[in-house]
Amino acid sequence: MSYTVLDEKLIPGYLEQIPRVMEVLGTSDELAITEIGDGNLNFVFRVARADDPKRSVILKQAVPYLRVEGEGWPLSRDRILFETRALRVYNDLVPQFVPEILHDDAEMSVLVMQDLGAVKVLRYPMIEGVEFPGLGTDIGKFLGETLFKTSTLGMESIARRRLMQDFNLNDELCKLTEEFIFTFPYVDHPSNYKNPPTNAHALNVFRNDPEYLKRILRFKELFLTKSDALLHGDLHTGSLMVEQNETYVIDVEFAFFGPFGFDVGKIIANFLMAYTSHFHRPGGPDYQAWLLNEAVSIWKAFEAEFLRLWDETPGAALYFEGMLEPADLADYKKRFMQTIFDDAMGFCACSVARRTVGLAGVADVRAIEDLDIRTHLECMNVDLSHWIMMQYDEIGDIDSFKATVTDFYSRQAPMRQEERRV
Ligand code: ADP
Ligand code: SR1
Ligand code: MG
Repeated sequence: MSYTVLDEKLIPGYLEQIPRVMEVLGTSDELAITEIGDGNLNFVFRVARADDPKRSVILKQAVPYLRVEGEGWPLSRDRILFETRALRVYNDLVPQFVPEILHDDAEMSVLVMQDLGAVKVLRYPMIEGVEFPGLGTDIGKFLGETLFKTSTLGMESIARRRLMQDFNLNDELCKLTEEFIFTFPYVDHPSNYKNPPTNAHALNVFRNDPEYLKRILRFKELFLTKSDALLHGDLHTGSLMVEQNETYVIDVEFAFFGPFGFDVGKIIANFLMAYTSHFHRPGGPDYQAWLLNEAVSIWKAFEAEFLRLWDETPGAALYFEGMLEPADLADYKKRFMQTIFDDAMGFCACSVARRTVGLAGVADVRAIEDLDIRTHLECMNVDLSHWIMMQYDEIGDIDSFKATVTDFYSRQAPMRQEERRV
């Protein structure tokens, strides 16, 4: 079928041609079809049997433009190819953390996948203050496995270079990230968020600070030039789906070979922005403590998994057995992990800035209706980005990160009782 934008009317006829999908649905009659896409780029439908809603699939289709901006912002449909490729890699490496692929169709820019069902996008229960035991550890394990196993430590050289070629042309989405994370938030750009007091604060705190801006530039350079491992590329709390004791990763269309610290820093940033939001949202100090502990667990589990795999993986591109004495190898590993940690801190700072003053802010803060409260919390996040960025290479380790962040929040003016929802 040549490219056609699918809708509720066309989907049954499209799906009935696909045996693997029909195995799940059983029939193309009486389907309940709902567009559930809440993302910025694509259309996503849940297709379920009206008489048996547990028999369902998810159909994702790319349109030739950026959904959130409309047809005036063209964007290649190829993003679905990269999403499909990355999801295949993840299905091989970490099947427990991703939906199964049921069908892919390059011509139609369609991906049909397992419906994760009642599992919720993390951002929304997090806004309500719901805890998920083991969440940080799951995220850290996902990161440890995927980053290690696609790096020069986890793969043999030729296979890895070939895999890299599969993602080299995800250029348009990489460019979106370059601009939306590393350029627009630091200049006066029309796509930026429009809240004058927050913008004025950003101007004072970071847009006019050359030291901060030079550090942003360093991280933009890393993003543009380093190819450490296959990254998710858009790992935030809207790309995670969770239930008690279940964690899934979705929306992998931004996948590319980039710096180790990028995904790690971005997801930690989302936990911090949730922390900020709970000065107003219902979780209060207990939930804030949980969020910070989970952010710490992300790093700890990532590091443990990465180092465990390093011990167990001979014959990869970078290191050959016996090259270094044990003490020297231990020293090399320590420095290696230190660089990832420092970079994660810097990318965390970039991400907080971007989600505060750029397009596509986090709902945790941006969806707060009371403008005074929202502005107060946005200014706090502007300061948080600056605070982390100006010491990203001095924080040193994850316990100091926790202490540094706790110190930052303890300096913030307390919110008045009436500003809290509790
Ligand atoms: P976009 O690329 O436009 O950001 P997403 O991949 O984030 O789209 O999907 C949009 C929404 O669709 C998600 O927030 C989630 O609610 C839902 N969704 C996506 N994939 C699945 C899945 N496999 N199972 C259940 N729901 C899903
Ligand atoms: C213009 S694209 C804005 C954002 O939406 C996606 O989900 C990514 O986070 C991207 O940066
Ligand atoms: Mg997406």
